[in-house]
Amino acid sequence: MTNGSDDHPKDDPAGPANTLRSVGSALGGWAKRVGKAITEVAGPQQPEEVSRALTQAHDLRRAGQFATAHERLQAPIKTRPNDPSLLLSLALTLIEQALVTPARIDVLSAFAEGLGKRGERNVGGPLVEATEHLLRSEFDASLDALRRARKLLDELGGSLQPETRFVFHLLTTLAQAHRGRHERALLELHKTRARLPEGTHGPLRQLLIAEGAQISLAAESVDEAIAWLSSEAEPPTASDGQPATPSDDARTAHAYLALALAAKGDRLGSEAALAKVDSDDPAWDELRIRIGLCLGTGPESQPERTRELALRHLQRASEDPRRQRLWALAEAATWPSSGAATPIAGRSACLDALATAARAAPADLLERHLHELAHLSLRADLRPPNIVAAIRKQLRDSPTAPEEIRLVHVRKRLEEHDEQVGEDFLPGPPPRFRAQADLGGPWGPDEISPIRDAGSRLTVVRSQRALASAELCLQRNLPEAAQEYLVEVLTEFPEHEHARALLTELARPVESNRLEDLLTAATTLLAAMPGRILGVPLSGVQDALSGVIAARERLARPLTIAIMGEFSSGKSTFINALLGEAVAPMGVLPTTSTINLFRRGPSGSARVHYRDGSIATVARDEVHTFLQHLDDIEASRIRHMEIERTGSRLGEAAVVDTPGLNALDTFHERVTREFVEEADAIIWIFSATRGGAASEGSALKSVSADGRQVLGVLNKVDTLDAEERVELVTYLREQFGQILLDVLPISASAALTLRTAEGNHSDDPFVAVEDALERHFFERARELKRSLTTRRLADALGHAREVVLAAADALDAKADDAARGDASDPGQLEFRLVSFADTVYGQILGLDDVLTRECLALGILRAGSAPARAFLAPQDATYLAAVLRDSILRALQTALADLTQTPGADALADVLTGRLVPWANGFLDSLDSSGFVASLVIEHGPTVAKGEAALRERYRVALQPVAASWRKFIRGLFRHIRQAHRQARHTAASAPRAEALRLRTTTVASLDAVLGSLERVAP
Ligand SMILES: Nc1nc2c(ncn2[C@@H]2O[C@H](COP(=O)(O)OP(=O)(O)O)[C@@H](O)[C@H]2O)c(=O)[nH]1
Ligand SMILES: [Mg+2]
Repeated sequence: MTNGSDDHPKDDPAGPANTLRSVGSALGGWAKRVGKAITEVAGPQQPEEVSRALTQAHDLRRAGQFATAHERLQAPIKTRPNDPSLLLSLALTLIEQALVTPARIDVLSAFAEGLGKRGERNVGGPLVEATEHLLRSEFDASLDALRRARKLLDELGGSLQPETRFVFHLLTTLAQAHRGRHERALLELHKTRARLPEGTHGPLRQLLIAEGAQISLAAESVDEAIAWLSSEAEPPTASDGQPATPSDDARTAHAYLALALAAKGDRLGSEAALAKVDSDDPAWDELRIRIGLCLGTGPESQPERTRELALRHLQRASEDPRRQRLWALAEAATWPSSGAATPIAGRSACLDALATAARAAPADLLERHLHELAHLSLRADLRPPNIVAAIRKQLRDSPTAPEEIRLVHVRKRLEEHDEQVGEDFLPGPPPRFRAQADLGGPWGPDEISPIRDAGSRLTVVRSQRALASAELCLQRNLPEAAQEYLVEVLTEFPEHEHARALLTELARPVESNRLEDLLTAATTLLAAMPGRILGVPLSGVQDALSGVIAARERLARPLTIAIMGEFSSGKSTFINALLGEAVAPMGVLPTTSTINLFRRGPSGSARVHYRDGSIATVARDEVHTFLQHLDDIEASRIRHMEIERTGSRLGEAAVVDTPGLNALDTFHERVTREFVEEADAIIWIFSATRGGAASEGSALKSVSADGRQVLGVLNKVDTLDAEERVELVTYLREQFGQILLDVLPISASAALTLRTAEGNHSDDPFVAVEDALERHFFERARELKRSLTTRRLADALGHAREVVLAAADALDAKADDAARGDASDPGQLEFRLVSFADTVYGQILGLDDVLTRECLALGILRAGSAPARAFLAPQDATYLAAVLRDSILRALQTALADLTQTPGADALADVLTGRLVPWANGFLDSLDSSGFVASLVIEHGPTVAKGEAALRERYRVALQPVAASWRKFIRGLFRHIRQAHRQARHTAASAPRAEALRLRTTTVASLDAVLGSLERVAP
């Protein structure tokens, strides 16, 4: 409230003010004359003529006819220019008129000047002065004048005293209110209301209603305002029994009642009250805007309409800081949950408007205005230098300034890369914004301030704390922690643009394209992923991680070659020839053969890996016998064998002997595929004795499908003649040229004989095989391994990506469910609360029993007779007080426990636990200190003579007020519960949404980044 002209709705230039102004100007000249006249001395008597004039002027003022009252006083003052009562009456007339028609301050000035010259100790003088200052927005000077008036007022008697007191309090109320002292103004308002002269109606009453309503609302006395305005709005019926016709006064009261109801969040009530105003007069625009702003956060509010109205209102007086603020708040109310989505120009115009309003605000309200400005600066995510400067100054002047003010400062510090910013954070790790334990008040300058909505204020504060923490983590290179904080932000504000952008940045591409680095990056990435987010499992991620870890291990392991081919094509014989030792059992039936992995090692022993996961060791000497004598049943129990080979041929490479993909056992076939999958290269053995090579085509294709290199060997060529040999080799080369590196004709059995025999074998037919292995596999081992690892890593990441996207979908679906479902109406909650309150009420009343029993047990009272003593021993009093306290708290806990088990009552239980329990303790403390129990026993104890039932009844009656106040307090918590419920619902929907977003942006983007780098991996 920056100047008087805005304080009631009748301020429109086109309104009735014009007429009043001309009256005022006519009065101006007159007042000058009066000023001169009052230098003469007044007589002590008050003749009939004077008192009649005073009464009539008074009545005229009550009717709001100030000009007429003025006229009525003219004649008597002419004859008695120094009569103090006449002068005071005139002063009151001028003051009241000036207050409702503030345009004519000069009338007052002239009058005050006249009085001042006279040196008259007339209370009218300082009152007029106070009014003058008030209308000039010189509130301190006005209060000074009022202090002077107060002294004279105490000496004042006579018929004018009550009205003078009323005017005095009214002026004090207005001066305090406009100065920003809401509490003081509210106190004064009570006095003013109590002294409002009977019969006052018209503009003065409307002024009181308008100002009073605004003061009460600014001071958060909403309920009181509603009660008062309701009585103003529905004045008692006229004496003739007819309902009073709706007057302008009632209309004003209805209008402000609508505002008060809106401030309480009662949309329907507010609309009903506003309907009674029934006027499209732009004079009511401000009020409509205020109502719209109060209802702004409600589900059925119309922020767009309020915004249009506010714009129209601003256009009529665009320099007015008060209108600027209304407009800015109405604009901000249309911002999406995070203001950042609105164009910067729009956002910064709002902040500028609020800064203007803050500058124009009285000193006492500056912090509240800056608090509001800080809140919107945070929501707008804009920190213009002038605003930051104002906010920093406030922070210096008032270190206990609200947290939003500090948040703006800290976010700016972060933006400036201020080294000292750490002092605003708890050291961590990770650092966390040093939050204020209690957000406390003051909450904004008045009822329209968005920070009055505790829920949305908390949302902004929480998200900004997390955002500041995230920004610091980013600066300190703590991306994981930053990510967690950003998810916190998005849980509060799912659309928060800045947080989304930072999340995306966090998923920046991996710098390296070294395979090892990418493996590390993938491992870290997958390992950091939780197995479950808000109940949605990401179980596949674990598999992907295992895949990456396995791929990493394999990269370090020696080359592994799997020997494949159909049954009895000579795979085992080939392996033995290759290794130069008969380690693999040959000529074994498919049903009794196992998958054998030959690894270089010192002992020559074997490990048997059973299907059930158990492992047995077979000593070197027994390996051969073990393998040769496996029966069907034993063989089927074995997953695979791991056999150490001691020979030095083939270096460190490992060889896998497989029964073939057409194994009879599906389990073994699966294990075979796993081994093939693990192998770095394949040797495929064709048998020259079998013509059906074509049937091997599909199996061959499948093993080479993921780029695995396959070398073909045509075995048993000893059974062919030279021509057939060439023919078959040519055929295979033609047939499988795409898949096979080469086809080498050999005789494994001949080679084995030769290589295991003593002596030098210069004509070793296996030289060609070894050459080929060297050329195709060993020389390229690194490359082979790396390309396979790259492919495996890509597979694992691709799989993880699918899992993550599916989880994100599931989280979104969960959010949708939460948003749609559980629209459990607050009515249901209210019902539960009321029944909870009733339960507690009943339980407290039920303590009559406990008290009676304890008193009897202690022997303080004896059944059927008068009490032993008329006083209670201190230890008994203490004990009884403790019993009562325990019993009440236990009753409360039982009731609470029931509630926590009620589905959907979480919000209810939380609020009750958070608010009721501390209150209950305080209440019980005060019961203790007031000696409640002792007085109860002493007062009602004697009733025991009339029997236990009578005593119990007495106790019950005595406990009744206690029970009632508990019930009342509990019922009064409904507002908090609705708030908590709304918050819980918001979080239920927005938390999964935020997590889904994180998965899509950061996680998937990080996976994509590694996948992208994999494509460019260095050989
Ligand atoms: N004629 C001939 N027979 C062979 C040759 N290599 C292996 N065999 C025989 O083919 C049968 C199956 O050999 P084996 O190595 O157990 O085949 P696998 O089932 O593929 O492991 C055995 O009887 C071997 O003696 C070869 O080069 N020439
Ligand atoms: Mg074999």
